[in-house]
Amino acid sequence: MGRIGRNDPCWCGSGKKYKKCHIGEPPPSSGARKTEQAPVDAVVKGRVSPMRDVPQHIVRPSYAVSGTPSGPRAHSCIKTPEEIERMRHAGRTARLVLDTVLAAVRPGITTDSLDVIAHEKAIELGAYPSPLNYHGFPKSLCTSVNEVVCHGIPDDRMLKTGDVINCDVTVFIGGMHGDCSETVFVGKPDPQTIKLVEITYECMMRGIDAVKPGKTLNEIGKAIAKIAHKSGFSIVRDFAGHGIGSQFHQDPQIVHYPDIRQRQKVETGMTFTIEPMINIGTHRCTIWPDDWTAVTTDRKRSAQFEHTILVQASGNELLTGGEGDPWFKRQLAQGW
Ligand code: EYF
Ligand code: CO
Repeated sequence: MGRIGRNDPCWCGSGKKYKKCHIGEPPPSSGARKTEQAPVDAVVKGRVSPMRDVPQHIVRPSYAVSGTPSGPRAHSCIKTPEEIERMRHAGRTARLVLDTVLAAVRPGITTDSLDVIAHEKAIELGAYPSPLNYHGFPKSLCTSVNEVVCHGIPDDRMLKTGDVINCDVTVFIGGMHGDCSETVFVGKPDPQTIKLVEITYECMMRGIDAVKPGKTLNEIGKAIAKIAHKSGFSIVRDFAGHGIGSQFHQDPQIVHYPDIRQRQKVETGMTFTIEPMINIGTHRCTIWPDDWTAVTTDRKRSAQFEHTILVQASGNELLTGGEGDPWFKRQLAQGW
């Protein structure tokens, strides 16, 4: 490693400049590492390319120009039959974009290239990539690598063998948003990472199974906690699922841990996301100086899966579901 400049990102992976972080302290490779410091291979922020354009014919959500969504968050997430059809279309479109992005994940690709793929696929399908300028977010996709919990900004960092990445796609089409994410391995994963990702997937699916008309939203967090805690993993509390429809985020908030305040009853016709973030170590998060990227405070790994669901009396519909169990099949196809 060459000498770190004062304005370079700190070697500890905090995302801060070296001069504002471990100035004067040598990187761990020189033998001075303290046990509480971040792992040597912590994710370091790369360069973020300029915001991409969206062609004029694509219908935009309210925040596309200003960055600020208009319309109430306290908006019912119960949909009419006509709205449900539009939600199905948005969910299917988000799934197609996510599948296209995940097929491109490999060692050596940058997260910025994954963003280009998400951006162009959404536009090809006639959709606006919802994260773009949402509250000012600079990209069309969230890419969260290793200890990044969520809202990672695609940049020029290349994926490495052994990394784990969550790609989170939301699209706006037909006046509705559809939101989904998956965590996948880059090359060969280590056993603890495999366990983390498998358990996180199970947390999402058991959380979805707990959604039943007449039951409270608290059943979701209770179901997720049973799976996560038996494996010794923790559940992120700082970020939640949410109602979704004509607004990217609307009520209710869906927390992924048990909380007796989650008394609202599930009703048919509701559409919301379930998106547990599960950590190997602490549940605590901190935000990088870019004001977006959430990372675990102990820099241990985190994983996430997300579906947009529709509550129906006959069972929940995964609006962003693929055929069968695409996550597991895709991982098997990659040969681990
Ligand atoms: C105001 C944002 C705002 N929020 C959620 C806004 O896909 C998502 N969830 O599943 C998702 C994606 C994005 C998002 C992209 C931008 N935002 C993020 C972080 C802080 C914040 O404060
Ligand atoms: Co999402």
